[in-house]
Amino acid sequence: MTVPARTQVAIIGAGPAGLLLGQLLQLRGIDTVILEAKTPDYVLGRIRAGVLEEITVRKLREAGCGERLAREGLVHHGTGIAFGGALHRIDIQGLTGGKVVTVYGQTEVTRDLMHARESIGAHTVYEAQDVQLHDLTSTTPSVSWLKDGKRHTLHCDFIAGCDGYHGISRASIPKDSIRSFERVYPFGWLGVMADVPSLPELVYAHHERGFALCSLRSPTRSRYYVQVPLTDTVDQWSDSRFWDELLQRVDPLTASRIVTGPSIEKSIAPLRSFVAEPLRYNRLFLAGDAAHIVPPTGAKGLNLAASDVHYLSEGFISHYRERCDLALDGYSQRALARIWKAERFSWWMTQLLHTFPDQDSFAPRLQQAELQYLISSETAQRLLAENYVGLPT
Ligand code: FAS
Ligand code: PHB
Repeated sequence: MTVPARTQVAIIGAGPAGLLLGQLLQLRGIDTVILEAKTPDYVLGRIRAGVLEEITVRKLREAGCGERLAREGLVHHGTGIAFGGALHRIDIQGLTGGKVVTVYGQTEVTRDLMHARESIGAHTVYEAQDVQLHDLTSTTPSVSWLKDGKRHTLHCDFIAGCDGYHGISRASIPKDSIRSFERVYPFGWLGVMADVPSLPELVYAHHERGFALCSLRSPTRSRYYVQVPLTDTVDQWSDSRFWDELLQRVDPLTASRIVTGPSIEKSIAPLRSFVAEPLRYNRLFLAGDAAHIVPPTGAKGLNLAASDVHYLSEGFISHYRERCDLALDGYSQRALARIWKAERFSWWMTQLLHTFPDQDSFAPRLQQAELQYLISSETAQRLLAENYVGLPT
C-alpha cells in the first residue's frame, strides 16, 4: 500500500494510544498515517496491561472494537487486598454506585485496534526506522523515516507523539520548552503468564517479603507478579522459585486457590512515575506513555492513554469539523489534570503495598496503620474504589 505524501494527522507509534487515536479520527473522516518502529507481532508480543476502566471500554466501542471485548472481556465488581494473613474484598461496584472494571489484556486491545484499522484501509507503516520530526514550529510540519533503504517524507498538519516513554516525539521538543517530573522506585515487577485456571478476582498483596499481584487474562490464563530488587534478572527466577515466593506473599486462602504451572512468559519491568509538561509543542501533541508513566500498581497506564486520546481526538475533530481550536488549545491542561490524579493514585497504591529497601522503622508501621484504616473505613475504601474504576474525564 503506497503511503500518501501528505496526511492531516501523522501519528508516531502503533501501540494502544496511536491505534486508538487513528481509529477515532479516521471514523470521523480525518486522515491519519501511523508510523511504527516495530513489526505488528513485536507490538503484540509485549505483555502489558490487563484492567480497563469504563472510559477505555467506551472509547474502544466508539473505535469499532467493542464486539470481542463485550464477548471475552471479564467484568469485575470487586478486588482483593491481602495483608497480615487475611484477604479483604473491596466492593468496587457497591462503593462507586455501580461502576466496574473489565479484565481484557492490552495485547487483545491492540490486536482489535490493528484489525479495525486494516478493515478501513488506513495507512500504517511498520518497521519505520529512524523516524524524524521536522518543522514543528511551522504550520507545515513533516515526518520522515527510513524503510527499504530509502528515506520517506510525509507532510501533515499535526503530529501526535504516541511513541511511548523511549520514543522520538518527546525527545524532539527543545529542552527549554518542556519540563519533566519523575520518581523512580527502588524495585521492579517480575511478571509471569501461565495457562492455569485464574482466580475469580484480582488480589493485591502486601507482605514483608514484598508486594505480589494475582491477575488474569481469562478464566484459563493467569497473570502473576512479585516485587523484585532492580538488580534481579529473569534467569535468576525459575518457575518453581517464582511460585514458592508468590505463595508465601499472599494470604493462605488465596494461596490455596492458586494453580501453578509452566510459565509461557516471564519478564521484569522497572517502576517509575513520570510526567512531561506541557503535552504540546506547536503542531506536536504527546499522548500515552510518551507523555507519562505510572507504576502499574493502580492499573492506570493504558487507561490514561485512552483518556489522553479521548481529549486529543476531540480537539482534532473540533479543529477539522468546526474550525474551532479551543479543545486543541486546551488539550494539555485538560489531560494533565486527569494524569496527575492518576499519578497520585498509582503512587499511593505503590507506597501502600510495596516494601521499600532502606526505609526507616517508622514507615512499615505507617503502612500497617493505612492498611488497617483501609479495611475498617468505608470512606477509605470508597476513595480507593473511585480511583480504581477511573475518575471522570
Ligand atoms: P506503547 O509504549 O504501548 O506504544 C508506543 C509504540 O511506539 C510502540 O509500539 C513502539 O514500538 C513505538 N515507538 C517507539 N519509538 C518509536 C519511534 N522512534 N518511531 C516509531 N515508533 C516508535 N499499564 C497498566 O495499566 N497495567 C500494567 O500492568 C502495565 N504493565 C506494563 C509493563 C511494561 C513493561 C511497560 C513498559 C508498561 C506497562 N503498562 C501497564 C503501561 C502500558 O500498558 C502503557 O501504559 C501502554 O502501553 C501505553 O500505550 P502507548 O502510549 O500506546 O505506548
Ligand atoms: C495485569 O493484569 O497485568 C495487571 C492488573 C492490574 C494491575 C497491574 C497489572 O494493577
